[in-house]
Amino acid sequence: MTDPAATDLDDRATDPFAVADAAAAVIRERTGADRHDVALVLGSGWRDSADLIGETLATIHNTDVPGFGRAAVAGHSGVMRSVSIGGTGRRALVYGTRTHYYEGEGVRPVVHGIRTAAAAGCTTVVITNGCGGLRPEWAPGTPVLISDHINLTATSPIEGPTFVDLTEVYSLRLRAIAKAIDPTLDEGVYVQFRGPHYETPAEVRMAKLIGGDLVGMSTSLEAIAARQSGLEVLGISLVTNAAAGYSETPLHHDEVLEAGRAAADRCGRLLADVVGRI
Ligand code: 8IG
Repeated sequence: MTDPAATDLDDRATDPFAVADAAAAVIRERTGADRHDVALVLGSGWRDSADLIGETLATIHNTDVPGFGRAAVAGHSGVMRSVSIGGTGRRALVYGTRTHYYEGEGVRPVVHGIRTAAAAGCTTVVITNGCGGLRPEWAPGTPVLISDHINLTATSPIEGPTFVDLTEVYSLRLRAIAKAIDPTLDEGVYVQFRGPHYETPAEVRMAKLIGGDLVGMSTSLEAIAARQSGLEVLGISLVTNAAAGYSETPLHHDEVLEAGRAAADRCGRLLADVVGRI
């Protein structure tokens, strides 16, 4: 017999916010922290960056928390960490991995970490990713602030008639803090494709034509869910490769991981400084 009270994400009747509440309760219990303040989602190339934020006080396997699956992509670690933010008494909830829409499980698992962060008390989320760049001056390893997005997934994390304003998804206040820390930071519009294939050169030209500067497979659905939950959002992309058609050579996941390792130091310091000042 199965437990009728068991959480079942496949059940369309399960309220995703109730699952997020259950996840937040487990996080509270396992970390001993009543609340977390800032959540970070570490994308491709950002995994080594978190260590500079502060001391890791607890590490939890995603599979121990309701609604979280296992890491599907090589180089993505399936744990979340509770990190003290350098002497401030505040706590960061750091996700070492994310669920992508291309995994085919629908949108709910993609935004579950965001809703869990809100349920755990977070008021801010820093969403990072690795992506392709559409500006030749952004060499692989360049971090870029996300100023806005274009969601080409043809879906939304919001179910039902909740009309969320997206005028300022990526907080001007938080972008100003990041630029005060590193005045050389550029901004760009992030275009989310479904993936998991990379774009064709024609699709990259289209992304440029409609106003994009960065192409990737994440972030915008998470940012929409974050705004629905009232979180302030900072988005930072790490350009790990020139988008298809801008480079002579085909794209490889290894290249992505290598660019991340090479940029880890700069990105880590940026994240730590930003989180310390939020
Ligand atoms: I890392 O060039 C990374 N992720 N769509 N295109 C898309 N996603 C990416 C890319 C890229 N690089």
